[in-house]
Amino acid sequence: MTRPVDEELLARALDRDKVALARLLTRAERSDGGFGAIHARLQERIGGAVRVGFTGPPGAGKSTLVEAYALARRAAGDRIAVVAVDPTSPFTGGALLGDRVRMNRIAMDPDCFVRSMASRGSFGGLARTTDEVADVFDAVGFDRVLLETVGVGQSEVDVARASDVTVVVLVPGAGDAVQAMKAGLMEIADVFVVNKADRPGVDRVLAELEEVLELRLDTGRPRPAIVQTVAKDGDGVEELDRAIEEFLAASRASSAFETRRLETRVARVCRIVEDEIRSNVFDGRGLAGRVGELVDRTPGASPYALAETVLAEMGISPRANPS
Ligand SMILES: Nc1nc2c(ncn2[C@@H]2O[C@H](COP(=O)(O)OP(=O)(O)OP(=O)(O)O)[C@@H](O)[C@H]2O)c(=O)[nH]1
Ligand SMILES: [Mg+2]
Repeated sequence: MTRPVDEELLARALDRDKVALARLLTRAERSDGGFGAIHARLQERIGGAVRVGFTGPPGAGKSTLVEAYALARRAAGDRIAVVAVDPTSPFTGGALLGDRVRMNRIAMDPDCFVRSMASRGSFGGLARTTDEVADVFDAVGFDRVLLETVGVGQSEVDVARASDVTVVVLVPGAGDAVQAMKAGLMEIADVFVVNKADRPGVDRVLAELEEVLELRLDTGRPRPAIVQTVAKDGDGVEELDRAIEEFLAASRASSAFETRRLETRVARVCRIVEDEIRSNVFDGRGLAGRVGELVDRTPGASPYALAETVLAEMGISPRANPS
């Protein structure tokens, strides 16, 4: 199933050719059988880039903030890659919000690369695809990979979590902190940003955040810094940069950094195995068709009994019922 590695494409991408890099990224996004071999070639170069996840509600200003942060890191000499996952509406196939920011200020910089990905229709699942895209950026020498996802939906949250430091972006009003807690964002935040601090209600969201953080004390992780920003004007971005650097320094000093990367790797291998099982067993063996037949033929049967039949046909004995 693997295709030969396109050595020339690889060499050009490593040589910072943006066109070759874009093509390599497309191969990664498709994960269509050729990428396992490419990944094996890249493996020894992966690990140097620091991954920074940004997540939060739709329209919170994540892209604006990511761009402003990218500019700050550029000033520090870093080469910056951005992976922006676009939430696409199932109805229009387009953007969720009309006024979405496109990061034009960094798009032309030869030491920046912005890749937008649709969250729907990725071949191997969103988390797997973003891992691969981030790996390509890492391997070709970007210093930071910034991952932007909307903090709704498990797979989006997983993407932000699979980073070395996770920034959760909230805005004043609309009970954002409470919503974020429900979406599971409170547990994954290493740094909180209250963006759109030019708007009324900042004190209220800060108070909400403090309250919610009280509930998080038992996670054993350091209390996240809270930074206020006006991303569209660049205000507070220096403080955000500092908070991220402080988190990373502490994380490296305590070996939490390596532990987190190990955990991420475990989750990732599991995900690849799961994906392969799903595509081989479900799609490859026409499982849905077989189940359809069974359901048709035995209308009164319990779903568990039918599942057991199907599993038995595959030579898998179901787990014993817990007593
Ligand atoms: N008032 C104000 N508006 C801002 C600020 N930051 C961003 N915006 C505006 O908020 C809107 C949405 O910004 P984006 O950066 O696209 O937000 P996003 O979170 O990336 O949006 P999605 O990716 O669609 O979820 C744009 O019109 C921005 O100009 C800010 O600090 N204050
Ligand atoms: Mg955005």
